[in-house]
Amino acid sequence: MALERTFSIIKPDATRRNLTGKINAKFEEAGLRIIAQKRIQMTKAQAGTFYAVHAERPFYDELCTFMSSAPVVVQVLEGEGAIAKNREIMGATNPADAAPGTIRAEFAESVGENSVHGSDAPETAAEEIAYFFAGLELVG
Ligand code: 3AN
Repeated sequence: MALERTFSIIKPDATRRNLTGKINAKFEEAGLRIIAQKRIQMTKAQAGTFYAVHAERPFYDELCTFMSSAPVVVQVLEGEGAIAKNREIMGATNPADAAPGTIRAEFAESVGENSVHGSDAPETAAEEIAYFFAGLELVG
């Protein structure tokens, strides 16, 4: 399996509850390396651009309001098959469906406030990383 990079966000519901360290421990225990990380607060417009693919969904406005409501931690994770591995560690979108031991099973509050975001494919990973980080900030 190839060495990959994926983009991750620790969302406002998790930063509010001081869960950054516990979530990062899950990534590191699973063999993913955090090669870039910063804490930022997005404007609603910045969240809207990031989630543009969901613009027609009924929850879009609520999602952008939530994602700009408090600080988030944006990160780049590197490892063998990092994109799929991260989605496994995150668990299903709805915490009620998330497998035991996953981040969303343990920490998510609802389908909307579900603690983490992770890229779903190599193309989106590259786009999402470039939206938040300059090349020099990725230290693998
Ligand atoms: P995932 O984050 O698991 O890839 P997506 O891409 O389907 O899930 O959804 C993106 C984000 O939109 C989710 N992480 C969640 O915060 C929000 N979301 C998805 N479905 C709903 C829903 N039914 N109601 C409210 N928010 C939702």
